[in-house]
Amino acid sequence: MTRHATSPFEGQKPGTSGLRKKTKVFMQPRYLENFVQATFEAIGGVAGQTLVLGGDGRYFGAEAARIILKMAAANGAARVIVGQGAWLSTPAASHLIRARGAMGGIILSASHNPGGPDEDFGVKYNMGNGGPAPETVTAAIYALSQEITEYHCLDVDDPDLTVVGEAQLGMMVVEVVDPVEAYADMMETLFDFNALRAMFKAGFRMRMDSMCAITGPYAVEIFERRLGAPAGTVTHATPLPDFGGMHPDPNPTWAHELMAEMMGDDAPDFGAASDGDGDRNMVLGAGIYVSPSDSLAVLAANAHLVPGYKKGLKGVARSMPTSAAVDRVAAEMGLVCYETPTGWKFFGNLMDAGRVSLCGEESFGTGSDHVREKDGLWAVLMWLNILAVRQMSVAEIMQDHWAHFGRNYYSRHDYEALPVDQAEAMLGDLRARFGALTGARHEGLIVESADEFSYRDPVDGSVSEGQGFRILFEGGSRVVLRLSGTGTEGATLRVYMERYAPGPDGLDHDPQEALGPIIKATEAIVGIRNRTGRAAPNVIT
Ligand code: VG1
Ligand code: CO
Repeated sequence: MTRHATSPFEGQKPGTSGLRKKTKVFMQPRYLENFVQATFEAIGGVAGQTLVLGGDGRYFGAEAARIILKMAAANGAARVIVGQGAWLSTPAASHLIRARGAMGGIILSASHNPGGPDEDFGVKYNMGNGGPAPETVTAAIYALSQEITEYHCLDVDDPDLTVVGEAQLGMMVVEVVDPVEAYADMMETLFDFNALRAMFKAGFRMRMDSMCAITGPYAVEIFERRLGAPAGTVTHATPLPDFGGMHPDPNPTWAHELMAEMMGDDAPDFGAASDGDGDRNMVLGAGIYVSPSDSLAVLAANAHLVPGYKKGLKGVARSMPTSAAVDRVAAEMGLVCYETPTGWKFFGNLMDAGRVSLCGEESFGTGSDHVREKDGLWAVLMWLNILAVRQMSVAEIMQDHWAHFGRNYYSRHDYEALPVDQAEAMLGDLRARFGALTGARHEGLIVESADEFSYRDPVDGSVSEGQGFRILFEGGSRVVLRLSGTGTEGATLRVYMERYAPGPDGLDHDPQEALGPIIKATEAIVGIRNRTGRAAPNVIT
């Protein structure tokens, strides 16, 4: 018997990046099964198809992978390519889908959310182009999950995922692959590994903090084995089911060990961290933190120095809340710069259509058209290759960049786990006051316009509304507010602030100080502190 009766669970609605819930919610009988069956049906069935499967090593991942394999077999799939131990970073999964011509893939991760029995789990479907399912598909998955009556699952022993090789599961082939090899090989085609080996040999010092998440094995193979960085360059290199109790979000708050080392005496030349599923990156130089929006701009301005991009970029894209630093680079280089809603799914169409080769988000995500996901280790290798060619420190590269393009001071303030009603009411009131805001003056700033961002995809014409509140001030400063779509507890309010300083003076302020008037004006307009009772944000990036 492969048919099992079931009934719908509420709320199986994918957010910014797949369905994320508390692990215990996913572990309820039939919960994972329902969502996976709905996914298979939303994509037109998987009979005769090849799929890719893997995840970030978090608690329940391997067990979920075994269930999904038995379901894929019962649904008639021909082959599933799965990372050994059910491990695959998100960019490696994206690469495998593309390289093997698979119909798509399932990624088991809640990315930057903590893992473990009391933390978070997630499931995401990626399409044949290697990119996250677009909203039409995630909406279909949700609709099907709300009317599901049965799922299919083979009643056989669990497949063994510990050994590389092929095995039969019913009529389906399970192909267990080394999770790292194909990805590391691809990186060798994009970057000048000889130059990087020479740089490490000459004493270049780097610290890579994999935060007990999936990039550990990839980073050890690439930096320590293939590029000759000293053993121990990668820390927290073993993926653990609960990420060692760490919060695998590479930002100054959660990657505080790395921050302390990079800001301390005897800091290495370069530091980096990545998140649970390996698609995010934080980069640092000795004594300097590079804001993700600036990192995107620097990569765009210097990409032609890297072998994989020496022909130049087709165009660039950033999410709306990301700073306009990259826009200035694009303008000078004569490149089109697209502005999309938050989430990597919006970049895929632009890349598939050959309109952009480089994309990024303020949330520590950068990537290119080598895959259809953001890619943390790729971004680190971009930086290393640029440092090797320019023979400058990270701090010198940033000074040089700001002196040339001016500086977009930028910061994001997060208020986590707010009561949902309270957060929604606050933004609802703001929406109702849009008209009255124009022309108002706060902290010496005059509101030029206020609106809610909506996006029309230039490739397929689809429209996504309600993608964040924007308040623009005269002179180019702005604040953006939106609610997170990846959390599993209450509502998380993200407040993104930006101010442009053209230079040559005023390029070396502390961002929180430089943004002071905007922070105060935001409080005056939105009243976050008053309405939530929170004295300060939980996380500042
Ligand atoms: C957050 C980030 C967004 C990112 C998404 C997935 O979404 O803001 O830029 O694409 O996480 O990243 P939200 O809706 O919580 O703001 V990952 O690395 O968690 O897959
Ligand atoms: Co991630």
